[in-house]
Amino acid sequence: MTQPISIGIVGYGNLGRGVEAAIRQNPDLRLEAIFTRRDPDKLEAGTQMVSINDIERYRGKIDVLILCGGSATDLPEQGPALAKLFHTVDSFDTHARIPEYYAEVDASSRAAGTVGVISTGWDPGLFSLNRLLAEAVLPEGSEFTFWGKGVSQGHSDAIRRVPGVKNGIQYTIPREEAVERVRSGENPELSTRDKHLRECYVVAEEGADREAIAETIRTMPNYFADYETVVHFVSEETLAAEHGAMPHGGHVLRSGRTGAGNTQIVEFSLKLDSNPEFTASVLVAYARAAYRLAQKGESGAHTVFDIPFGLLSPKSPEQLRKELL
Ligand code: API
Repeated sequence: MTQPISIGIVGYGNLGRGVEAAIRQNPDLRLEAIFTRRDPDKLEAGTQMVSINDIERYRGKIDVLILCGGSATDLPEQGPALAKLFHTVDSFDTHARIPEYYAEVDASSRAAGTVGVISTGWDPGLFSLNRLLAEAVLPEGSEFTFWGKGVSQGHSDAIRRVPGVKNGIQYTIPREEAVERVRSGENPELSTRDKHLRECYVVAEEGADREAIAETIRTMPNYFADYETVVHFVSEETLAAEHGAMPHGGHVLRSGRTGAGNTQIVEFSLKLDSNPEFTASVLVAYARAAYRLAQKGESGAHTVFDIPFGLLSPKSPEQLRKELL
């Protein structure tokens, strides 16, 4: 076998741990190092944990860096900076900001001759691919994305950054009657609020103004402002005991019409026990694709729309044609 593709992980939270586990399931990939902001003095020598301050030393040793930070503050800074040094893959998921994030990573990666795969995972990511596919095939119709019920990492990260919040998670809850209306071919007009409810479980710091926290969450642009959002305050113990799991999933539906008014419904669904582990598995497949794009001499920012499917698989094009076409 050829040399395995050498991977570095930046950030060791839920997503970083998921990437570490996913690499073990892919024999053509090898974990080189995990970069962390934790105090370098407290890192055990000889392990794969390395201070982020030493990352430049790994140029030439790492083929692709997988960025596992959050979209609120980590990635806007790390994405464009690290694309100057390495081929990167990330899961930047603030949909409204993707165009500006793309432009920044593109500028860095073009100048450096690297490949920067941005905004992959399942949404944005696999769901985006399915929205595109169904829309291209059924130009007359409507698209409906439903998430959940599950824990959104992006929204949970956003509430944990609100002043006075010690910890918290957010459940995205789809309105099942709306899902059924779409599946039945009705093609209803549905607003953002008609499709989902958002429920937050928040641990407040002692003495924090709970009403102010709840209001900041409910009015947060890009995350909560367009939804009906319910905020519950709970203790750290309750959060750990009752809200420790991280399931998620959902459906991308398109209800289209063709020819003589026939209804055609396309659906792609995910049912995930662990949102971060699944997202990590997608990131790892795209790391393989990023490496191959770089081998072909490509550079610049790429999204899932720009990457041929075959590059995600460890199999050769010949094998794919024979086994999966
Ligand atoms: C939601 C979705 C979740 C997308 C998945 C991923 C995440 O509202 O639940 O943050 O967990 N936007 N981007």
